[in-house]
Amino acid sequence: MSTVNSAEPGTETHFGDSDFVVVANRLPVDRDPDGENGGWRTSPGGLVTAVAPVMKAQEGAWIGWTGVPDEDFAPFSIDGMHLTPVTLTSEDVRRYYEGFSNATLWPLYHDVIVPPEYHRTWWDAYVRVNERFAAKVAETAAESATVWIHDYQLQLVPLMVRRLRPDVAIGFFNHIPFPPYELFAQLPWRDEILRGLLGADLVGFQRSADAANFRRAVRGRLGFTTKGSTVTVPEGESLSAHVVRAEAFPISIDTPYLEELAEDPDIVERARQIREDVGNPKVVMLGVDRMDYTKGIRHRLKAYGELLAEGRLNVEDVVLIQIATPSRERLEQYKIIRHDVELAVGRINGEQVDVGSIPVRYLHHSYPRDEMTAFFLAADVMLVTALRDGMNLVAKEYVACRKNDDGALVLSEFTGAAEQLKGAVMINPHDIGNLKAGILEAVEMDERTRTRRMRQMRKKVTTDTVSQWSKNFLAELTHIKRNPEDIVPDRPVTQKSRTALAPDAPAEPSDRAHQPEEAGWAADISTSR
Ligand code: GDG
Repeated sequence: MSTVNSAEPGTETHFGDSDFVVVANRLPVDRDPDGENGGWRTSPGGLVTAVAPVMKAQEGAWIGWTGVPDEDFAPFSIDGMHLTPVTLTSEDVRRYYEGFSNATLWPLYHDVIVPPEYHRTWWDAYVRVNERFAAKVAETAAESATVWIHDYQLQLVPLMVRRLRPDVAIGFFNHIPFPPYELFAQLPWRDEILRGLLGADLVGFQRSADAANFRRAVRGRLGFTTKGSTVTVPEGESLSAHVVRAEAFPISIDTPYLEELAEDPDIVERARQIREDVGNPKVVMLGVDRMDYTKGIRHRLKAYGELLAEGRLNVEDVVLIQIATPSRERLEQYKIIRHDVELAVGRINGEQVDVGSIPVRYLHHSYPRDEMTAFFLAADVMLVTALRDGMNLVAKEYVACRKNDDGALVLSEFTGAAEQLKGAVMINPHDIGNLKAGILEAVEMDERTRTRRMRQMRKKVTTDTVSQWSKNFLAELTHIKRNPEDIVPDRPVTQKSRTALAPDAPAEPSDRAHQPEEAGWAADISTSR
């Protein structure tokens, strides 16, 4: 680490060695005391794939929590990545992670499917932990480094880093939706969150609608001017004057890797075995989700159960394999969803008269990537019925694995993926009748139609890979930092009085139409475990 004088007399800025710093709640490793890698096992996935090449080329570092509470760990390297652990106490885990991140922000940002809880002690922990992450960034980043912060657990970090290290380029990517203003406005700490995010030079979202929701909240709460995707942040009590770009960068998957797995003879054989294990029915349907109330598993089971009960699907012909990976199991809402799903599975299976028929194979486990690929290969119909989902990578992964252009995807219109996978059978999971019709359409779809639609979707995931996603994001971030004059809007900055904050924030300015939003383009990639 080197020390130089900063612009402010009497203060010193400490620069670290890393030109590229990734910041996420979790490090891409899990504790493995018996393993060979110094007690750690990598949890490879999309985000690692996306950033690994840049990490290796640029002395990159990854800052995050190890998943082990109450223990300090020194920085270590694994698979060529430098990892810098941030310590969380058990209380931090309860209040910052399980509390504010997963019981306040997660439900609020997913259309309040369950009621968000607002507790001041949770917020205090969120601020404290975000400060800890920001301090780690400040000591790790080299002068003028690129810092890429990920997801809803760390929304205050951009501003905190900007204050500590104004020399670095700061990008933020939100993996989950950004809610409509009317919902976001519930949050007691809404202004702090907006200011936190505006510390970044580039704020990326999954969909252009999420970016628009964010900019609308910025206009409505803070009164800052937006034009196209640019927000002008005036000199203020907590921010220095600068411009921020807020736009969509839909995330994708490691398509080449999945395609390779999908051709592996052992995995192809395993897929055949899975079909045999479930009785070689005409149609294997599959659901793969974290056990989360946002994923619409209950709705899916309801629709499937009704189709069986009405005789529109026959237990001899069809099996649903539902993989629900354990997630956030200490939280009340997650106990409830698990209970409800298991009740529904029991009911559907129990209602069958034939002792040999098990219409739902329910697996509450996580599996290695090879096994997941075999499930994708075994399935004729993939069911993605999320009530709200930032993107939903499972939908894209299924498509990437269908190298023969076969299989059908039933996809909720409330996923980010729905904007890209137009060949899917689109459904509204809240409308059980529509969901049932979608499932039947997928089951009965003729081969030519399946092939045409799958080919169209495969083209999309082949072109838009996760490495392309990170390249696009980082290229834009670099461009913004180097050429700020390119994005300064030609209108003067206006700042409304904070007391005049309209509950119904102004709509997008009319000039938006001339500024196309699309710039181009963790567990696995998700940071949401
Ligand atoms: C958040 C946003 C956004 C699941 N079970 C196993 C396993 N997985 C993998 C899937 C997929 C990933 O985990 C889950 O990603 P999703 O996108 O489906 O959902 P979230 O976890 O909610 O992710 C989401 C994402 O962040 C990325 O930005 O798309 O909207 O909510 O890759 O395959 N992988 C393995 N075993 C399992 O048992 N190996």
